[in-house]
Amino acid sequence: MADTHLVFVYGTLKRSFPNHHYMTGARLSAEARTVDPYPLVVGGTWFTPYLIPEKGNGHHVKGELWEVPEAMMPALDELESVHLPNGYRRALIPVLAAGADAPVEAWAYFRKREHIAIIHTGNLDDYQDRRYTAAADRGI
Ligand code: PCA
Repeated sequence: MADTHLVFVYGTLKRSFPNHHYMTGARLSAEARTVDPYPLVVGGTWFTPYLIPEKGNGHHVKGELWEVPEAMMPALDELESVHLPNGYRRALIPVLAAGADAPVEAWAYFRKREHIAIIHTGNLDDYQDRRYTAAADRGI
């Protein structure tokens, strides 16, 4: 549909993770993997998942492909601090849906390594870490 965006979510926006409620109103299309390897790590004070824009390093990251109405995109960008100098950046990358034979282009949120204060993990292929603290629970 013209007024939806494909978004590849790999972290706390996935089903059963703390920010998933931001996906209310979006439609799950498929489970998917990135066509190219990228580092996926957990980092920072709040154990946040970060996809790092270093193509070729890391794994073919697993996540979920969602059809997101255009009107929801500003709220996702706000959650991911796209407006901040050290926030995430949204980029279109090829992803392969499970069972599909051709990749599609989907938005994913990346964070530059230089903007990640501390990295707690190696390169992951599937975010399942449960240590993330949502903004509302940070007590600050
Ligand atoms: N939320 C976005 C980027 C990282 C995060 O926790 C996602 O789930 O894809």
